[in-house]
Amino acid sequence: MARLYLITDETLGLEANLKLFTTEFLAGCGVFQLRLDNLSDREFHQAALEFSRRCHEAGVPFIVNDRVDIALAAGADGVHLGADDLPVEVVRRLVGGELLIGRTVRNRQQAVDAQRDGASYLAAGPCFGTQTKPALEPIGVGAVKEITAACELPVCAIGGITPDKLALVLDAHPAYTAVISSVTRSDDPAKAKQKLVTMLSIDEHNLQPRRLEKRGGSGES
Ligand code: TZP
Ligand code: MG
Repeated sequence: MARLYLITDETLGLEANLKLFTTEFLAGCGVFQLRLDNLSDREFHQAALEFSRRCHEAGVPFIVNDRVDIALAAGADGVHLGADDLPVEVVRRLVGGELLIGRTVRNRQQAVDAQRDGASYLAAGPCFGTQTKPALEPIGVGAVKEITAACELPVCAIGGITPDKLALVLDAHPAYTAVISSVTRSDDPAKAKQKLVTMLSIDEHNLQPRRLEKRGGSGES
């Protein structure tokens, strides 16, 4: 059974994301990530504090994209690093064992390297072409499968995932499935989110992949 990993939509701007991702909306999701460019550091910090509060109320791990300093300052559970962000081993050295570190990977080798360097989970993608990251060539579900097979870390499939593609994605046995636009740009985001949560919960494989956990911690999230 995979879980839903929700991410803010930077095309909507801060206010619309604050309006959409309420505590109630977040409840039942597996992870939430704050990912917004074009904010001042002060605004990003304020937004992180607010989403951190909501996630903790909802019992959902809270991840900040790119910014280790803001993740720490806002009491987030983790930070997510893309290919152009700081190296995983540098961030792991800075934050010690407490903070979760996510790393975006495109292939098996990057996944193995990130695991060795101290990542807590891997985001594998884009699985499919996506308007959210139009410049990126999709890696395909086959590559996600190779990554889940090669690594012990929880893997989150990401990129162009919609309900009609979910069965294909679940075939790669990810622990999490991340979406932005299929929820945020739906006419009814709450309904779209609920549909994904329900579909994930009745995943026929019904596997229980490893979940995110703090280093040295125990138990499922
Ligand atoms: N990283 C790889 S694909 C992607 C990110 C942040 C965007 C996913 O957005 P969508 O709208 O679910 O395709
Ligand atoms: Mg980044």
